[in-house]
Amino acid sequence: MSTRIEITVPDIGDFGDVPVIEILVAVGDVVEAEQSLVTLESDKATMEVPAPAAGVIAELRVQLDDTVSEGDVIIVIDADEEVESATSEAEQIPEPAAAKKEAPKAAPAAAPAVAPAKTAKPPPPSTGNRQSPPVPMDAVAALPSSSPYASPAIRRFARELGVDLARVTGSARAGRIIREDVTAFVKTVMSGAAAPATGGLSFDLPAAPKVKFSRYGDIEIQPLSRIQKISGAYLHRNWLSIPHVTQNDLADITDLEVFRKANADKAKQQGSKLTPLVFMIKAVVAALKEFPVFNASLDETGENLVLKKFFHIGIAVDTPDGLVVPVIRDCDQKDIFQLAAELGELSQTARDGKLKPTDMQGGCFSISSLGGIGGTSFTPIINAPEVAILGVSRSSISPKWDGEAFQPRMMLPLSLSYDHRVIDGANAARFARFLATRLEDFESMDL
Ligand code: CAO
Repeated sequence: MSTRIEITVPDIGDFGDVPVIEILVAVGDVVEAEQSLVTLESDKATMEVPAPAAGVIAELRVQLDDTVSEGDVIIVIDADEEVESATSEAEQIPEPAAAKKEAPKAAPAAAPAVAPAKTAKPPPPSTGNRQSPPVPMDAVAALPSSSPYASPAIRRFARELGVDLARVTGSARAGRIIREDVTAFVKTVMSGAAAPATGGLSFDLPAAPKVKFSRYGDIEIQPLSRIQKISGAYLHRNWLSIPHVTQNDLADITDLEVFRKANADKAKQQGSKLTPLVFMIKAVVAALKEFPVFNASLDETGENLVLKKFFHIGIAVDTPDGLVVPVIRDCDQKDIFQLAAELGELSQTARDGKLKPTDMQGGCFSISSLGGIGGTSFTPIINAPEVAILGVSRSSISPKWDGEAFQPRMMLPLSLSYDHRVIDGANAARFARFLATRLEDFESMDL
C-alpha cells in the first residue's frame, strides 16, 4: 500500500511568484527520496525541489513557466511503503479522491493549512500536504560571468555524461542550458561533427540568413562534393579555433630561376617538372630546422608543444573534387629531383582521386602554392594540428633599388599563416625572412 503525499514549495526566503524553469519528472516516474523534481528560478538564483520520499509521481500540479510561491502544491506522489511507515499519519491523505481536489496554484492559502517549512513541524493532520525541506538557493549571480548558466540538475546530468558545460550553448531564456542542449551536444560529439572541432570553444553565432534565391532569378542547385564537405568542416574548425595571423614577405628568386631553368631539362628527362615549389620545400625544411617551434603541434591539453624531429611536408593540391593535402615524407633526405618526381606523382594521384588516407597523414607543415595561377598574396588556413602554413603566390618582375639604380628582379610573394598561440609575430617575421634569404642564397641549401 502506498501513501499519497502532496509536495509543496518550501521556504524560498523572500521570493514569491518564482517561475518553474524545469520539470524533471513525469507522471508515472519512479523517484528516489531527495531526487530533484522541479527547478525554480528567482531573479538571482535557482533551486531544486526534491522528493521528500521515494515513490511514484501521481500528479504534476505545475507546468513549465508557471509561477509558484511558498506552500503551493507542485507535485503529488504515491510514496512507497517503507516511506509510508516513516511518514506520520498526520501527513497522509486517506482518500485518493481528496488528493484530486487540486489546490489552486499560486494560492497557498486555498490549500488547507500549510505548515511553514521553517518551523520543521509536521503539518496539521487534515492537510495531506508535505512541504519539501528548504533547499539552499544556488546563486546564479555569484557565478563568474563565464560560468555556464544551468540548473543544479543539468550540472549533475552533464557531470554524469562527462560534458563540459562551458562547451554547450544554452537554448532557453537568457542562454540557460537545458537537458536537450546537453543531449544535442553529446550527439554532435558522437557524430564527430563540429562541437569538438572548435578546440573547446563554443560560438554563439547568429544563424546564416535563409534566402530564397529563385525570387531574384534562375538558379541551379549543385551539391558540394564529398571532399568539399569533409575538407570544409576541417577548414571551418581550423579557421575558428586557431588564432591566425599572416605574415607577408617577398623573396628575390631571380638567380634561383636561372638555376631552375638550367636544371629543368634534367627533371624532364626523369619525367618530372622542376617548379619553384620544389625549392620552396627545401627552404621550408631549412627554416623548420632553424625554428623548431614551427615544426610542432600543441598536444591535446593545449599546454605542451610536441616538437617533431622529422620533416614531412603537406602540399595543397587542387583537384576537380576539391582541395586535398597529400604529404611528402622525409623531405630533408630528398634532393630537388626526387622531390619534383614525388610531387608530380602525388598530385596526379590526388587528381585521379586515388589518394589513400595514409598519404594525407603525418604532415609537419603545409605549403599551398597558387603560383601557377596568380595573385599577390592570400591567407592560407593552417592545417591543424600543424601550427603554420606557407602560401605562395605568383612571382613577377619588379623594380628593386640596388643603391644606385632600379634593377628588374623576379620577386616571389610568400604568405606565412601561423598559430599565434604558439608563434610570436617576431618569430614569424624571422621565419619568413629566413625563407626568403634561403631562396635568394639557394646554393647554401642542400639541393
Ligand atoms: N610563380 C610563377 N610561376 C609559377 C609559380 C610561382 N610561384 N609556381 C608555379 N609556377 C609555374 C610553374 O613553373 C609552371 O610553369 P610551366 O607550366 O611554364 O612549367 C606553372 O606555373 C604550373 O605549375 P603547377 O601548378 O603545375 O606546379 P606547381 O609545382 O607549382 O604546383 C600543385 C603543384 C599540385 C601544388 C598545384 O598544381 C596546385 O594544385 N596548386 C593549387 C593549390 C591550392 O589550391 N591551394 C589553395 C589552398 S586554399 O584553397
